[in-house]
Amino acid sequence: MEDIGLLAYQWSLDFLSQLHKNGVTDCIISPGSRSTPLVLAAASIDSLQKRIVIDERSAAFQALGIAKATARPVVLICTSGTAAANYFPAIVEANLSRVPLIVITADRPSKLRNIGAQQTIDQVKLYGNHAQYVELGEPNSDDLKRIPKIANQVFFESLKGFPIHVNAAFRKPLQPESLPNPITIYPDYVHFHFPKVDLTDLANELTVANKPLFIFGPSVIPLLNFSSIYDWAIRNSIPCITEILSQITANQSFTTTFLNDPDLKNYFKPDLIVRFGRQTVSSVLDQFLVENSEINQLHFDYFDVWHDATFTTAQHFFGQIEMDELNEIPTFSDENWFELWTNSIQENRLQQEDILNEEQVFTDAHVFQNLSLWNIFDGLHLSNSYPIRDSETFGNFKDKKVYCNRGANGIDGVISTALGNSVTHTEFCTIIGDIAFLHDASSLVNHNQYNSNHTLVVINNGGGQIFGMLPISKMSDKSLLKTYYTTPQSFQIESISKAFSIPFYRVETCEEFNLALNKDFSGLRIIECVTNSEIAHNLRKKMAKNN
Ligand SMILES: Cc1ncc(C[n+]2csc(CCOP(=O)(O)OP(=O)(O)O)c2C)c(N)n1
Repeated sequence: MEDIGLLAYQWSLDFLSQLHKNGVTDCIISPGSRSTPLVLAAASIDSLQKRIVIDERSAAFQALGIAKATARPVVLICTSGTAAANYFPAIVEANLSRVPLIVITADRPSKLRNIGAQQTIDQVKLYGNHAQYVELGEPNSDDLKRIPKIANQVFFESLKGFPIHVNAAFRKPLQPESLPNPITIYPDYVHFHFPKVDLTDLANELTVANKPLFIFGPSVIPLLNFSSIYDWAIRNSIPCITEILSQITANQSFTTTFLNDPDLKNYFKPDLIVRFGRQTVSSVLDQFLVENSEINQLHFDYFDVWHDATFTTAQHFFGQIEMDELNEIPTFSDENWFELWTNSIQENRLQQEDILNEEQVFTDAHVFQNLSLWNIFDGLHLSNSYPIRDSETFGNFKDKKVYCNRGANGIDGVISTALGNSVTHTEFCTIIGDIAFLHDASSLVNHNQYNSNHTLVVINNGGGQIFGMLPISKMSDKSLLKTYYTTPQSFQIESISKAFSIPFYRVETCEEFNLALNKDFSGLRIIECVTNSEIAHNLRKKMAKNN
């Protein structure tokens, strides 16, 4: 009689080893019984990096973070039932951000559905339109030869920037009577490949433009040559707005708040706007795009994402921009036009520094200012809510790879994603609000599985302060804002740090913050910055108005 457990193991091994051969290096496994054939197979591939994460929600965000940092698909393996459902939020984020994930959910045989069998749910197309669905079927010796082919399809499809859900049903017994020897694989490392973009339209537009403006929005997986395009533009006197997530390391890191100035706005009238990458993060910039919607606007991205939330883009172009071709394009940008922008940007930065230096009280703004000066890390994760916005307004982060989950803008899974991001960095920093920290605090249990020196800065400003920007904050009954939106918490970040044996510092002034930053450390540490949220709000307003 056939060894069913051995067949399931071989089936899983052929699938995983083919993914690994193509270049998957990382796999995150969550414990469970039904996934046994997959787990044994993964365990037997010595060269595959495995992390074991008990919480599937966190596991999926960690995988997302690793995939963003390495620009390679990451494999997730879990058991059947709600385990698989816990992957959902990270899959939504991966799909919107176009990050490759290969999500393998073990399943019971289909005949066990809807009859009360243990831990059995309908896993078919569980993630709806948020992931492509592949049914691996039950192991069958006649079909073994098709498994590497499916693995190839899954791998290459994921490289188009998609989460792929592979549902794999196994019947008992789930393990062979004895295990073959471990194997080592030497991966080929296949990379993303994008077709090149036709630059004829861009060339035509640039030939007649005297006041072109380039805007670089987020670049999720930094494969495109945004930096080279930026350098080319600057050499040709084309002003550039580079958002913090654009991955342009020469980023002048300025804020777009100067675009609020009504007088300056009359001067800032481009005759061509060219956008690169995803939808811009800055709401001031979005407003600028809307106000200049009559100006011809071209958009370039590597994946086919029609990012145009301002409804101002005339044409989208998808693929890789060849620098040889770009170099051939003649440009006619006015020198004065270029100087107007570069000077305004620099003046704005100086004014901002003055405003911050005048303020003695420790605020969220000072966290960003001090971290910009400390500057020993090369990778930075910014939580959603104020951190991503404040980083543009108050920070000056040069030469860093900057990450943020801007697909769905969730405040969930932030610590997990940051842990994942840290894999390609020796010195890493994360900036997170107190609510987002609490949301994902349990993921700190995984910190020992990551090697980088990682400073996790928690801005404890008394809850979700971003809601102070909502119209609801103007209502006379202030308790509504506090009870239903800001939701300040009374938890002790110190106790949480202790529970996970993580070094902890609590600081209330710039001096204390700098002292803590400069302490020797290795691995993960947490610095809680207790900040004054009211003065931080005033500073944000002042920045916007001052220009
Ligand atoms: C998963 C998820 N739930 C809820 C929200 C709505 N939300 C946006 S910001 C925010 C509060 C965040 O607070 P905190 O992390 O302390 O940052 P701060 O606002 O103080 O910068 C919430 C709940 C969201 N974006 N994502």
